[in-house]
Amino acid sequence: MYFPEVDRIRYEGRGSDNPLSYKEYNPDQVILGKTMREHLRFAVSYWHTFTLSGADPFGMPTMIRPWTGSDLDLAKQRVEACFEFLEKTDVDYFCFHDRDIAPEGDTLRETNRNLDVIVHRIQDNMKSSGKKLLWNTQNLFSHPRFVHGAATSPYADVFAYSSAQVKKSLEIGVELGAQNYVFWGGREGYETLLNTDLELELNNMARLLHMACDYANEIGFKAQFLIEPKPKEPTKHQYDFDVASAIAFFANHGLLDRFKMNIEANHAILAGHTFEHELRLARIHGMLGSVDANQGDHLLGWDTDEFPSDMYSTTLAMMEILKNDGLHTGGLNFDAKVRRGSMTPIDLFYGHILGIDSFARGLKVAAKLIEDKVFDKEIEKRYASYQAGIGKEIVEGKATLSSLETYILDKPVETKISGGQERLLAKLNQYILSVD
Ligand code: XUL
Ligand code: CO
Repeated sequence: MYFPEVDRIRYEGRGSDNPLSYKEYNPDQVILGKTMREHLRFAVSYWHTFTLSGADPFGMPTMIRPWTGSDLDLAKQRVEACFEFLEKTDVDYFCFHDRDIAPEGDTLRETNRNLDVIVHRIQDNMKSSGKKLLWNTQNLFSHPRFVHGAATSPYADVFAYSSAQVKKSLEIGVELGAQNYVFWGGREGYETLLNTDLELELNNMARLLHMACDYANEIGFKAQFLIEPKPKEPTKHQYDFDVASAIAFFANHGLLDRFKMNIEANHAILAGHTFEHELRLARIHGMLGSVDANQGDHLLGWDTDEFPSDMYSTTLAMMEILKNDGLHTGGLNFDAKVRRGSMTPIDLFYGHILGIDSFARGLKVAAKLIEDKVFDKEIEKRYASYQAGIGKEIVEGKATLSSLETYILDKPVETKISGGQERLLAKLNQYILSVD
């Protein structure tokens, strides 16, 4: 046992004093026709919870666990710790990069052999526990070979290595029944245009994604492919900057059909957007696939990957997710880490409880806001002029510049219609404070 001091975390409700209990997340409670468990589909991220050690650019590791380290035996222990953690938190899913679960060998062949050992162990644990793989992905950014990028490296051998790594990872996805498969750009971006062939790099990035689609078809891997936009870090300019630029890239390269978005809250704010903006944009394009549930720090310009605690943000996020009719095969993956100073194993539980309850609360409030049509009614009223008359002609494509000129030439335009923002924020507050 790796967490002997923790029993299974259960729902105890708001009155409970027990920090190792859920106050909001009651997995079996039905909301809008589905249980909270079905709505939220939480996942634990292997890297933050079982692989990272608390090291930062200024300091050494603070979180040396019994399973910390890079040999195969420790990797096996990591698997056991992960499944004990999933059981005790009652979280159904997990996510990993290939390099989180098994150490690299001297050659790719050796690395793949290490992976096989661990994948079998994961498979056994999945069978006995019923836990599922929300998604897996490949780490094409940590090793020095990726210093100038992976698919967008100037060096063809790195492209080849990256492709082979993706191939193996797709095979692992099949073996473990991954429901989704993620591509995060890693070091796909650039530092300076002075040494960069932007056009070739973008085309190569698309080439690797096309090869991945082809190979997935070949091996019968049906998982939903997801791209995870991020504007910067580690490179100064990441190619998948945000949802809008990722959609444009997919449209240009004939990839729209196979992909959806994995949207991360912290990446959204780094791009100068809100989390809900990115979710909304993906949703209206039919591309909202999954979520990396974390939060950033508005005072810091990097990816702090904190556990979500901001209930305004989780409420607005859950509104988008409910409007999307859920995340389908996707889920809420805690791409989040405890702070370097929260180094005891029990802090891992507190972090997840915080995130889970924040989203559970967001779900309840969002469901009520939708049920009561609070903002829907506002929006409907605000855009009512497009339901009839000239507005209807515009949206039906019947208007022309000339017809619109004729219509408006002598007509006064109303300028004193309030957007009501403060009134709406007060309404949102009222729901956040009062929904049961
Ligand atoms: C990096 C990040 C990744 C992806 C998976 O910022 O979010 O961990 O989620 O590669
Ligand atoms: Co992420």
